[in-house]
Amino acid sequence: MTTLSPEILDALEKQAIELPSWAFGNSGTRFKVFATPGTPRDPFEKIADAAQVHKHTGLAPTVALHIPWDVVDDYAALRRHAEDLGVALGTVNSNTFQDDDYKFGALTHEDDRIRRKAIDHHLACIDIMDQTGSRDLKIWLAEGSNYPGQNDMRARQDRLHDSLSTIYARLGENQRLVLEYKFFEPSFYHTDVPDWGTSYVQVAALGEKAKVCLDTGHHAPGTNIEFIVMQLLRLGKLGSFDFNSRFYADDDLIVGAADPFQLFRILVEVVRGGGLNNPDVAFMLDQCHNIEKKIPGQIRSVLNVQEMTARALLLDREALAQAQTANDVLAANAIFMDAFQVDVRPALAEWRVSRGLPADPMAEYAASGYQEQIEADRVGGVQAGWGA
Ligand code: PSV
Ligand code: MN
Ligand code: MN
Repeated sequence: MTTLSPEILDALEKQAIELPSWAFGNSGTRFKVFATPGTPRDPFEKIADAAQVHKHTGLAPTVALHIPWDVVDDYAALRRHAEDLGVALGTVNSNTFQDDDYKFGALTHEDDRIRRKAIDHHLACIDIMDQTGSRDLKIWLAEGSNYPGQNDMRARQDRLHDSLSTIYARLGENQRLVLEYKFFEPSFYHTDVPDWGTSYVQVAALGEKAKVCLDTGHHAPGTNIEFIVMQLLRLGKLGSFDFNSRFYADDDLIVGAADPFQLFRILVEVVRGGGLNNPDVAFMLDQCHNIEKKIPGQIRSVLNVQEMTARALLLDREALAQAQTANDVLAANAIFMDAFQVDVRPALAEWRVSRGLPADPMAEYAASGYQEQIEADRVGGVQAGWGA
């Protein structure tokens, strides 16, 4: 069995992955949303389910909120509820993609009234962050156009800068703004923040408290995502990850499911660039469990990130550096692949037990009775979902 050094175990001990509240609600495709028994009916129940993931893995101490999906009357109560269950509230995500007013844009809109409404939504999100104790405001914009000539793309960039500046000015001393990019969808011709370069340009113009969010599902097929990770870390502008995996587009599947090797390559660059356990770089998941059970789906996800982090930490960097310096192509590649091929699961199971955690969190959750309990308790009532 592979053994993990005290340094590696120490790094793993510090690893923290933030869960998305919406992973616990129902979601689906534009064809069908399948209702799942036991789905939370409100944000309090979503937090309770997220706490189960942390309880069984020790890996997920915070939960991200999405506003208005997670609007509650009393955020102090939601915060206390989370803390009572051993977790904390994390990133607040804004949402300007489900309101008729935003059909032709929000922060980029030509109409000052609509642009002001979108800015005010973000200021309201920061008010919530003050109450939840959240550090990060995450902005993803569903803005763009469908046809060449439809819009003045340049003017939209200028308005975006203007809107983001107003939002940035409202951030507290210890708060940050992270701007997420995505190359297409829902717009199909141009998107206002399509790539890391545009996100970088926009946040660099704001200041130190603005960073880029990299969602692993938001690139054209074949993109070398680890190169982007390297570059953003090098520039000190990688603020957060939204981890998920994809076969075709923005599939939001379990991280590490579609392409485990890509996840490994990304984590190798994270470690190389000092991004692991670095408070400046938030590790978040952005996934939707359309057909599988949601809590075990999230448990599997955080375990996949942990396993791949352990493998990235096992990379013999000294030997790799020597092979690279000698331009020994095959040796360098072999050293890289050796780390990827290691099965760290038995060592991680043993280590988990030494920390009072279950050897097999998936099995332990299945045996805990929690799933049966929520399926019985939450019958009736309106289930929360992606967009509700
Ligand atoms: C957009 O595709 C996105 O990745 C953003 O992070 C949204 O907030 C999230 O998905 C909603 O599921
Ligand atoms: Mn995302
Ligand atoms: Mn997405």
